[in-house]
Amino acid sequence: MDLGAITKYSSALHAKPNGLILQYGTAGFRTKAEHLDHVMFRMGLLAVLRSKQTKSTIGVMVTASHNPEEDNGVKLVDPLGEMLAPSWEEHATCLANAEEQDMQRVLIDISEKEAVNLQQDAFVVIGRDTRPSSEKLSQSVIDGVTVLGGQFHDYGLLTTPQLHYMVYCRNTGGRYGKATVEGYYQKLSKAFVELTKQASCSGDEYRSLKVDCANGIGALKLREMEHYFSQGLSVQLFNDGSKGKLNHLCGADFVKSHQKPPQGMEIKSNERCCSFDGDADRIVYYYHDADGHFHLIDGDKIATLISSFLKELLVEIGESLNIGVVQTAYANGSSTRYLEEVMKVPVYCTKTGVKHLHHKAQEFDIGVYFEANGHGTALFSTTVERKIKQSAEQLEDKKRKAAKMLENIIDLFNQVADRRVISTTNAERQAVTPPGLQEAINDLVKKYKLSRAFVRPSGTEDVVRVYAEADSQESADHLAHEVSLAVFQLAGGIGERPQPGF
Ligand code: 16G
Ligand code: ZN
Repeated sequence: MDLGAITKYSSALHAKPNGLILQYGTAGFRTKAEHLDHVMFRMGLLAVLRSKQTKSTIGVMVTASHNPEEDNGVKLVDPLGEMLAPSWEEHATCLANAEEQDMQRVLIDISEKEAVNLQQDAFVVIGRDTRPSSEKLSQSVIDGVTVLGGQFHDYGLLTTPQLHYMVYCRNTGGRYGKATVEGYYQKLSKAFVELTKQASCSGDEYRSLKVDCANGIGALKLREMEHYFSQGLSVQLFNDGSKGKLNHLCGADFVKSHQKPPQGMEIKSNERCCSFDGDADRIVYYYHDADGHFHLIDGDKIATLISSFLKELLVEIGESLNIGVVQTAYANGSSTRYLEEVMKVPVYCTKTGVKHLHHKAQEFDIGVYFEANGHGTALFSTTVERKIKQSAEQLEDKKRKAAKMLENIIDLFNQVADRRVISTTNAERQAVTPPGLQEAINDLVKKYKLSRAFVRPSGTEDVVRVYAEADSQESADHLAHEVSLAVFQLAGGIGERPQPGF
């Protein structure tokens, strides 16, 4: 392989704008799409090196998730469908920021540090969301892969969870499922249809769901998937991309932060509704009650519902397994209290970003993790999977039914394995700098009942986020305002909508 030739190719076709510095953040690189061509090309190169090193298929997803349509982003997916290992996140940042003349040296450095055998074959799979910029940017990834001699499969339009699934299937010899979209639909819909047959609820209202697709990829994929559900579920799609702009006035992020339904969706009382984000890896549910009040079932509530349901089934089959729930600082304090005090489930708090929650959740027999924004899943250890399978074969009647339900739940959760090493200590609930800010927040919080507040720098945008919670919307609004003022005085930042307790 001639690295000299690669760098010449890079400066001719995918030149980096001088001086542009980007960071491989919470979920990869994200910024305005027009600044990303060189990053995509280089992530193609990096994916080849990672594939050679791990002797496995690596995934590259082109998406900026819930960010505005003009943004784009890219993240690498490691062999077991998990997020990229931390040392390689650093390599990604170095490679993306290297000036053209330094690229060759950086590529050699990475290969040496990670003992990459450059003669090894490499295979990379690529997926992208529906942003107008995504197709061209994914071509730049492919350019990077091929110029370094890697093979690839371009899946084209995919949701982020689908790309994770493809990588996992390809590296586990098809044991988990077939690495095709049909394989994905078959696996998930079979588990879902079985589960709904076993569940005691019946009637059409339980089978119909209005889905806000954020004008993104979710609409295309749900449409492809719809007929696999047969009688199990009937969906009605809104914000399917035919008119509106991606993530604009719709989608999970909008609904969660504005605490109201998306535009473009009429809701009658007690109709079941949900919203995806732009790459369909977040979901929040909601409904209007008979009095027209809006109720949001966000990640905190989803985690509570899932863990109570799992606990019930486990009691039924007589297994006492170790269930844990993982949240972030954004979790509503009442959800944490409910889980700990009423459900007696241990709750842990990690930094924002799926990779942090995922890692912690792996410590339990069953780890349920959700960010309040609707990002999450449940993980089952291999021992648990084995036990449940045995119970489904050996137990009788009611117990057997509960075990069969658990088996289907495991298949439904599209879980992927975690990376081996990641350090998490500080759960982002305390501001260390600037000096005096944390003290100011502590003083403000004392003024309100059941209140919490914290600030953190965003990992995806150039802003500081402010979070506040109290016993009423009014108090939460006041607290948020006061904390924002403190932030503006001491640091400078933007605020998010305050959350009342529930
Ligand atoms: C990314 C994270 C999401 C997190 C969000 C926080 C993944 C796959 N995505 O979208 O989990 O909630 O960043 O954004 O980890 P912020 O740092 O801008 O608040
Ligand atoms: Zn997303």
